[in-house]
This record gives sequence, structure tokens and C-alpha cells, in this order.
Amino acid sequence: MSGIELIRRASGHAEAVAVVDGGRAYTYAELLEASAALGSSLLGGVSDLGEARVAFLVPGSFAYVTVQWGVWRAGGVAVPLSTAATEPELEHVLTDADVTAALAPAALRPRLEPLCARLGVPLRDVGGALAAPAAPLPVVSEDRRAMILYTSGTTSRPKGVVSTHATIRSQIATLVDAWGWRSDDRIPLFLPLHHVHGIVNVLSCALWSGATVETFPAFDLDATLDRVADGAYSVFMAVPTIYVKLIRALEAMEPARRERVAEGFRSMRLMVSGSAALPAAVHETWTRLTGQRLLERYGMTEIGMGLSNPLVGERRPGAVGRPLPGVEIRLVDEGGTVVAGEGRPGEIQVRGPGVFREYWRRPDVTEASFVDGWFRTGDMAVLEDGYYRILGRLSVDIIKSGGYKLSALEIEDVLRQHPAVRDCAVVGLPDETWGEVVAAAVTSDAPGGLDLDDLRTWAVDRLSSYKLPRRFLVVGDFPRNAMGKVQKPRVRDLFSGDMP
Ligand code: MCA
Ligand code: AMP
Repeated sequence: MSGIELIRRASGHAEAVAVVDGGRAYTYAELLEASAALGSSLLGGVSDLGEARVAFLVPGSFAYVTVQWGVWRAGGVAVPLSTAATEPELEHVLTDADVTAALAPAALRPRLEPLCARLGVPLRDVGGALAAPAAPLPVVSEDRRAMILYTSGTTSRPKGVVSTHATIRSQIATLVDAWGWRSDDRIPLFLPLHHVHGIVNVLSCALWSGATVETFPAFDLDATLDRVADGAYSVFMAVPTIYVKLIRALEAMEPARRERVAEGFRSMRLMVSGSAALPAAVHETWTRLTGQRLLERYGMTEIGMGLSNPLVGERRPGAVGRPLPGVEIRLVDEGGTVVAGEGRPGEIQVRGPGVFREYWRRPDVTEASFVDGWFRTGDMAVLEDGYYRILGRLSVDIIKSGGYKLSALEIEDVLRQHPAVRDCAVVGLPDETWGEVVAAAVTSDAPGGLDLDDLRTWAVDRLSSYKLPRRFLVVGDFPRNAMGKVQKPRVRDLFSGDMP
């Protein structure tokens, strides 16, 4: 049996239902059997993949878990791909991670086929891989690399965040303990499965605990509300944008249905929000509609979860609570001094066994991200009455929209490739539903001016839907500082008030 604790534990609850997918229930025993077959197929005769990167484009489903566990059991590194990614975005991940194979179910093969053919990456069919005869699987030690997730930051292209089996185990164990996960828990999984929120907080915590995950290929408001009204779940985790959408739906519902749905939410033992700031008003409206007090927590791809309101005790709107067990948190001011006591803001820095190993093949960036062994998050916070409150980010170039972290620089780089764009500056604008929406100010010296519809259509092929600028502004020139650099906060001002 492998040294991967999540998988080792599965045989302890073999007959329990691990995953419900499209109305069909799969036990942990079935998951172990299917992932062993998939792992054997990936091995194809060798004894251990030895940390070869295997990419997969699989929506939330039994197949997703089978592939993830199969890659791990064969000694590979899992590289989950976004089902919303465009071809240039997929190409960046496949080449940067230097993958040796890719997997997709039959329905998604066409999305990867031309790209894999061009890059010379063998593309395997998930169904075919599941039919493989079982072969001996290697023992995978915990200190080995397990997964690479791509995250945006203050570099223009997303970087690969490498976790090991040990860092993932630590992230899971911390949350299972702090949030009281139980084997009779049932949770829906509709979040994207190329990010920590869906992969660790929902999927892996549930499977560690012998609980049941009901998978959906993406968030579907009506399907979610129907199942909530059925009383199908005991735990629920989502980003603030989803709670805003649920509030709108509840408020628009006819009273009898609203009562059934609200009762479904009310009877859950835990509802969590995270990935972006939960406005206090949303927190309070949710309590008014469902009686639930949302538990807000703070995390990051590089660290898993760091701060959390408590399972038992005060859940304070607008705050993210205290450090989770095993996570060390400190605030550091602009001068590099550790902030002592309450009321003084500083950058959140994190240390602990859940912190990632490295940025994939970017030792320079990895080194620059740590100071004395502490990871620099780039988020500002303050301690108030014993709880941390997030104040915002150090960089204006990081945007959070719908729970996705986006790099303004990446979007600018893409827009600048358009022949009619001379220069551009991208900012996030506050938005009730999305937290922030992407906005782009562009300058052009094209003789006929800039056709914004054309620019939008052009961008759709290159940027995921959530990275697309929702507001464009064509300007004569940008406000710049004395060094000639575009001043982002000033560019943000251009979007309010009268347009130039
Ligand atoms: C989509 N639309 C948007 C955006 N995204 N408009 C503005 N800003 C956006 N960001 C538009 C689409 O173009 C479309 O427009 C309409 O909204 C519906 O799009 P659709 O994709 O169907 O929206 P949805 O299904 O309602 O998706 C919203 C969502 C999704 C469910 C909130 O964005 C989502 O799953 N977000 C979660 C991301 C996540 O899990 N992040 C975790 C990473 P039109 O109708 O005109 O075509 S953070 C993390 O992991 C750390 C560790 C942490 O702390 O958790
Ligand atoms: P990601 O890089 O996708 O893992 O996103 C992590 C970022 O999301 C953090 O650095 C924060 O900026 C933000 N974030 C996560 N949870 C919260 C929260 N509860 N409140 C405010 N921001 C959050």
C-alpha cells in the first residue's frame, strides 16, 4: 500500500459511498480499484513514474478522483487543468510543467487533441486507462512532489505551485480537525478542480474522513438548490460570488420553495466561505435568510488554509479569525519589522508544514517569496480583538474575481498583442457579485481608432471567461508617475466619474 495517507485511509471505509456522480454512488472500494487500474495503465510496464508530470482535463466527477489518485499511486505529479482554459492557457501549463502525458474523457479530447499533437504530448483516454490490467504500484514516500497548481501573481504568466504528499496531508489534517469533519458528512462539489478550495478543502477533506462528495461538472444554481431542498448535504463550501448568487435566487423564489431551500441550508452543520473577501452585508443577509452563520476563512494556493473563524465560538463578519492549528502567522510592516499587538497593519507571513515546496522550476521566485523561512503572502491584515481582518493586497496587479486570482500583467500582455493596441493598463474594479471585475484602459494609434467589439472577440480566444475585461476605456494617454510608469490606482479612477 502506498505511503499516501489519504489513499491508505480509504480501505478503512471501503464500503462507504465516496462519490455520488450523476446520481450513481461509488464506494471507496470502487475508487481504490479504479485508481489502481488507472495508475497501472500510466505505469505501462515501468515500476514508478518518478514524479513525471501528468496533466488531466476532467470536470468534477468520479473520473476526476480516479485520475488524481491514479497519478499519485503511480508515483506521478498531478497537474489538473482548468476546464475553462483557452488553448494558449492550456499550452502554457503543458509546456511549463513539462508534462509527459495528458488525460481527458472522450467528450473533452477534442479540446486537447490538436495541442497535444503539436507539443508531442501523448493524450490518453480516461475510459481506456480504466480498463488496464492491475500491475504492482510503487510505495510513494510523503516527501515526494504530488501536485502542481497554476496560480497568478505579480509575474505575467501563471507559476506552478508545487506541493508534496506531506504538505497536502498537513493541509487536509488541519481542516478535518478544525472543522470537525465526520464520516456521515455529505458535501456538494461544484468548485473548479484546479484550485486548492475544491481539491483540498472539499474533495480531499471529505475523502479523508470517509464522507460523501456529490460531484457536479461546474456550479449549477438550480441543480444545487434542488439538492439543498432535498436535505442532501450537511456541509457546504463556496466562494462569496456563489453566496451572492444564492441570495438573489432565494429572494426571487416563491415562498413555499424558498422555505424548503432555506430549511435545507438551515439544517446543515457547517457552511464555509472563502477565496475572497465576504462582505459583512452578505454574511448578515445569509444569516437572515437561512439562520446560518457562515464560517469565513483565509487561504492561498501556496499555504492551503491559514486563518479561520472557529467551528464553535464567535464567527465575526468581516474577519477571518485566528491561525489554524499547526499554522504560524505573523504580520510584518513595510520596514520589515514584525508587528506586535493589535491594531497595526502588516503583511501576512506564514510558516508551517502545509506550506508549498517551491514554484516549479523558478528557484529565483521561490527564494524571493520567503524571508527567514516565512512565506510572504502579499496580503495585508490587522489583528483586532483577537481576530485577523484582511485589508487588501500589497500589489494592485492582483485581481480577485469570482474567487479566481488574476494577474493584471498577464491580461495586459495579451491585450498588447492586438495590433491596434499601443499600450494598456488592467485594474480590478469593485463589484457586488464578482468582488472585482476586470477593466482595461487602452491607448491606440490605429488610424481608424480602436474597434472594442473586435478587441473583445479577439480576447475571447486567448483569455478565460473570468479574465476578460468587462469594462474597456480608450484613453489618449495614461497618467504616469515621474519614472514614466503607469499609475494603476489613478487608472482605476479613470473608470469612475466622467470618461475622458
Ligand atoms: C464569469 N462571468 C464573469 C466572470 N466570470 N463576469 C465578470 N467577472 C467574472 N469573473 C460571466 C460570464 O462571462 C457569463 O456571462 C456569466 O458571467 C456566467 O458565467 P459562468 O461561468 O456560467 O458563471 P458561473 O457559473 O455563475 O460562475 C461563477 C462561479 C465561478 C461559480 C462563481 O466563477 C467559480 O466557480 N468560481 C470559484 C473559483 C474558485 O474556486 N476559486 C478558488 C481559488 P454571459 O452570461 O454574458 O455569457 S482560491 C483558492 O483556492 C484559495 C486557496 C482559497 O483561499 O480558497
Ligand atoms: P489563490 O492564489 O487563488 O490561492 O488566492 C489566494 C488569495 O485569495 C489570497 O492571497 C487572498 O488575497 C485571497 N483570499 C482568500 N481568502 C480570503 C478571504 N477570506 N478574504 C479575503 N481574501 C481572501
